[in-house]
Amino acid sequence: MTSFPDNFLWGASTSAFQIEGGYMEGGKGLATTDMGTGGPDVADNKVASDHFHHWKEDVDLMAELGMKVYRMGFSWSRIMPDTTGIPNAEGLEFYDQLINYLLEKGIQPFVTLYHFECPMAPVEEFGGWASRKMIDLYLKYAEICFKHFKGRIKMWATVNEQLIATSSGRLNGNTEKDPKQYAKVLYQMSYHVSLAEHKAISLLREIDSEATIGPVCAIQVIYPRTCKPEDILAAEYAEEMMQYYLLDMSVYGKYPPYFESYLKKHGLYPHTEEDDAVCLQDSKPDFIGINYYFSGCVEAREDGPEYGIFPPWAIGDYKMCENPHVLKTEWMANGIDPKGLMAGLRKTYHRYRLPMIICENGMAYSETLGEDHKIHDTYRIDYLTQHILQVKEAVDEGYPVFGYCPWSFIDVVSSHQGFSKRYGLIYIDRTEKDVKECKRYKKDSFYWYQNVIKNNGL
Ligand code: BGP
Repeated sequence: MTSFPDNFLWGASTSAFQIEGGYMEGGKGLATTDMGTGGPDVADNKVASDHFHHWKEDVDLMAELGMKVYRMGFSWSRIMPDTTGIPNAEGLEFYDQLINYLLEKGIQPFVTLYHFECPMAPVEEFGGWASRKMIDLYLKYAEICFKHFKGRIKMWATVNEQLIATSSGRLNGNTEKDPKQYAKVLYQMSYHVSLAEHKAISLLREIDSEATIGPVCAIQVIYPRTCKPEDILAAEYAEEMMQYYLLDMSVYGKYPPYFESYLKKHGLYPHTEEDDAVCLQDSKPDFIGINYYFSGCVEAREDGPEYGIFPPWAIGDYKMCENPHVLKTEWMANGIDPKGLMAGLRKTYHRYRLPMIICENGMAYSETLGEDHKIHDTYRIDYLTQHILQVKEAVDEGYPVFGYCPWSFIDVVSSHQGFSKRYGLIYIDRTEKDVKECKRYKKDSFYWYQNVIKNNGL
């Protein structure tokens, strides 16, 4: 029996565009994520898990699970459908009901403001994050949320996985065709996101000094393929190009030297303005949200950068490669590596000295409901057990991890691979194309996790 600290926040995660559905209902504006989530053969997010119509039932299920915190997202385009800065009353009303009911059930809402879903209006009007105008719009949206939910929402996340949010043109509207120019826009967007994040943190301090806020980072635990010194350095470069440049900006308001010199050397450094440095260094997050699914492996790159490859952020003095030591499955193509979580928590804490909460960690699997209406997901129970054990070890060693939220509370539509890729503790009865009634069925992992929470440990 491994017991966690008494106030440990057990929860579960979702994001707005992946769970809600309610496409264009209740005054919602269009978002990039409404344009499809991965091609013609897979589910889009128009219905998703139909949480928009099942929210009450879902909160009842969260209460039954025993969740202490619900890591969720607001849909920016539901709250602010256009660029006028005027909120959509119906959108706020939807979240009022949801937040109030969560609080009534004793579940703390932990809300991400920006989780991949970019409103289309600013993308069409001025190119979204490519323009500084987006900073003001995000700030207006944040201000509306901070004021409206003051006293009810005490934990906010600024941005989910800035790495992906700024790399995926499908999510942010970067339509540059030339691969190098695409990368230039990517880093300009990312710089604007960092400015917006700092301004939002400062704004929250003014509006609600009791609330806390932090970024959510997809931590990159990168191993060198061999012990060749070149590979060891390549792994360090990779972590800097995929993680530290983002978190260094969030926490210290500066880019790390290698990243900065790399961008300058290749003509990718963003346009900055005089007062930016003050704004970037004026605020600091309260915590770091950690998303972790798998680790990565690299080797040294001897040739120059290669643009236009996937993932698009994989430019730098390294090449991604296979790690033969981790177990790969259908949907976990990079392999399963619980120890990587421990490595990531250690490195993140050593560099930033901030408390951490696991915002996402989970196991994807293709599942179909049996005749008994059950899903015996032992693979997921095993995955989560192994990762929770690493969190426990970190906590025991003194690392300040104050919560754990597996991805995902219920099955949701994947960010880019439809509905067959399921992570939920609860099964949603729908297929890629047939949404049926989206009935909820508890998987074996639901009951298992319910016990974990009840026992405050494994
Ligand atoms: C993270 C995102 C989540 C979720 C998760 C699972 O990167 O923050 O929103 O999508 O990954 O990934 P996928 O949906 O690609 O399977």
